[in-house]
Order: sequence, then structure tokens, then C-alpha cells
Amino acid sequence: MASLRDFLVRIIYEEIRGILGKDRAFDVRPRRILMAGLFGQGKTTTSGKLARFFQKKGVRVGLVAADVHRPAAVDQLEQLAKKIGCDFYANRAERRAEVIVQEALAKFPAHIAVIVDTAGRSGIDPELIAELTRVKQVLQPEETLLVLDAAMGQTAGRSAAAFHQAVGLTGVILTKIDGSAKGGGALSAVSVSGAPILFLGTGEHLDELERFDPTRFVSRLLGMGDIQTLLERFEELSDKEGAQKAAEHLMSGRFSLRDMRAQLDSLGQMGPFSKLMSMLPSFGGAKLDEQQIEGTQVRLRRFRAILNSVNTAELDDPHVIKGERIHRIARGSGQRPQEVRALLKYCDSTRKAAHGIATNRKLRRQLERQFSGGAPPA
Ligand SMILES: Nc1nc2c(ncn2[C@@H]2O[C@H](COP(=O)(O)OP(=O)(O)OP(=O)(O)O)[C@@H](O)[C@H]2O)c(=O)[nH]1
Ligand SMILES: [Mg+2]
Repeated sequence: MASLRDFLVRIIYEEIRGILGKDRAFDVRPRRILMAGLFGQGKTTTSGKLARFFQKKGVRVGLVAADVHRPAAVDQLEQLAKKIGCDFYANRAERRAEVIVQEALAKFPAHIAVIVDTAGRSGIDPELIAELTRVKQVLQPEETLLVLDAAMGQTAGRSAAAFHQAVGLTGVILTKIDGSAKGGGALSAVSVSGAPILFLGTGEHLDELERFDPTRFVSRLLGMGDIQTLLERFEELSDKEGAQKAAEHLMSGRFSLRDMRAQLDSLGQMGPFSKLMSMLPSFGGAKLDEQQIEGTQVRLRRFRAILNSVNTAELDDPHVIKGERIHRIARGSGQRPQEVRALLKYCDSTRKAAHGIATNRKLRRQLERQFSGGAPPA
């Protein structure tokens, strides 16, 4: 039986999911990967973890020690390579990182994955950028990954954005997520920086590297978090009967624009989205990007305006809205046609996703257990 709570979880899910960005594929095949980052963030350890990750999937891999500033870093990487049993290249006499990389590429067999560990700095200075740029020219990496300590919290976002601008990142690896209370802040901050999070470092050991999958992450977050307060607030504020009806529709796969209007109204009554998010412990204290919040708010306002210009038949069956009618609704509501299309698309994806929840017995059981106050699923 569908409930108000399923409905709310669905809304929260959509919103967090929107913030965390798209899932990005990561190919495990012979490719060249450049690791970058500041002092002590976990570059060398993570280079080793990534090498292990490739090897476990049957892809031969070579580690390159291109940290020319700290001799101990070369030994550290060599130790890791020995443990993993992968190829390794270093040249302790060479001071130019790009030359080491060139030598490594010449020495390694042609079709193996290559992971280059570079030197850290205390800040993103011109010297660091110049070195990374030279290495990039020689390596021509398919992936340029920034290694960031999750304990940086909110400031991780700024760091990611700065690196992204300076050297062009294809992804971020957040490390030490195991020991950090600020992991949620780092996650949300980095997510809005434009560089996708690809992996999480969850411990000091070589195997403690996880693929970051936003969809799975949000499900887990909702499974763990104490969202009781949020639910209580929702029940206090919402038009229970209306919302319950909407929830039933949602779960039955007959979600219409009318249901969507009810959803937006309930959401509106709950107050600003930023406050909602701060009730989720994992995002506790995490200040979301102002623009992001503003964007959500603006979008909701636009959607409401559009819904006011839709007639009764259309509220019940959004599929009849097409062609010239889209333009007329847009004009009538003072919005652009693409906003009308966005609303229709949102309604459609909500309907499909909700139907997915309704028909996924395992997930439903999990939700039910959680809401009945039982122990959260592991
Ligand atoms: N708990 C935990 N510790 C980690 C993780 N990743 C790295 N570390 C630890 O963080 C410390 C620094 O890691 P390194 O890999 O040496 O960092 P680095 O960025 O290469 O450091 P520099 O080369 O000095 O700039 C080490 O003690 C690692 O064991 C992680 O995911 N979890
Ligand atoms: Mg290092």
C-alpha cells in the first residue's frame, strides 16, 4: 500500500539526486591516468588502490613515480607496486616529471593501463600547474583525476573548481571518507564544481576504494539517515488527504500533472529546500551552493505558473499536451516552451521512477522497515 512517506522519500530522492549529478562511466581498460592533488590528500595511496582496481578486473597496469620533490614518495609507490604485483617505473636521478613519464611510456609494454602519481604542493601555485601541464602534454591522459581529502568539507568544492579550471579534470576521488564527519559537505560541494566524483577512499588499505555511484549513494543515504524529523514535519504541514491520494497515484504509475501540483504544494509548505537538506544528518551543516538552491526554487515557481495555465483534461492526462499547445501554455503562463517541456519530462520521469519503487519489492521492504522505526538496513 502506497503511503505518504513513500511519496516524501521520492521527493527527497529526486532532489538530492539532482544535486549529486549524473553517474559517470569509468572504463577499466588500458588507459592513461594522471593523479593530481595537494599535499597529503592521498594521491600515492589512491594511485595504488586504483592500480589494484584495474588488476582485479584483469587489466595489466603500470605505476609511474613522477613525484620529483619527495624521494620518500617514490619508495612509497614502489612498495605499493610490489604488494600489488604490478609494473612500476621510477628514475630517482631525474628532476623533470614529464621526462620520467616519457621514459615510463617507452619502457612499459604497449597495451597496459598507466597511472602516474605526481607531487603535491601546499596550494594550487603556478609551479604546480606548469608541472601538471607538462606531464599532461607527454602523457595525453584519458583521465585527469583530482585526489581530495573529504575532511576538507565545504572547501573541497573550491579546490575542485580551481583545479578543474587550471588543468581540466575528468573526475575527483574523495579520500578518507571513512574518518570524516564532513564527508557529506565535501560530496555536495564537489558535486556542484562540475567535476564528477568517481571514487571514494574508505580506508588505508589497498582494497578500500569504492566506485561512487550517485544513485546508489542516495538510496543508501535515505536508508541510513534519521529522516524521522523530516517526515514528522511533512505530516504536520501537508494536506494529508490530498497528499495521500497523490501518493497512491504516484505509486500506481498513473501520476499526472494534478498529482504533481499536489507534490509541489507539499514541497512548498515545507519551507526552503536548503532547510530540508540540513535535516538530513549526512548533509548536516553542508551549505549547498546558493545558485543550486536558487535554481531549485526558481524552477518550482516556474512549474507552478505553468500548472496554473493547464486545463483540467491536461492535468489528468499530460500526454495530450504537445505541439502548438505547448507554446500556448508557455505564453499563457509567461514561461518559455522549454520550461513546459521540462515540466512534462519531470512528471514523466517521476511517474516511471515511482512505478519502479512500487514494483521493486526489496526496496519497498527496506523503506517500510525504515519507516516503521526498525533498524536501518545495513
Ligand atoms: N583512513 C584513510 N586514510 C587514507 C585514505 N587514503 C589515504 N590515506 C592516508 O593518508 C595519508 C596520506 O596519503 P598519501 O597517499 O601519502 O598522500 P599523498 O597525497 O600522496 O601525499 P604527498 O605525496 O605527501 O603529497 C596516508 O597515511 C594514507 O594512509 C583513506 O581513504 N582513508
Ligand atoms: Mg604522494
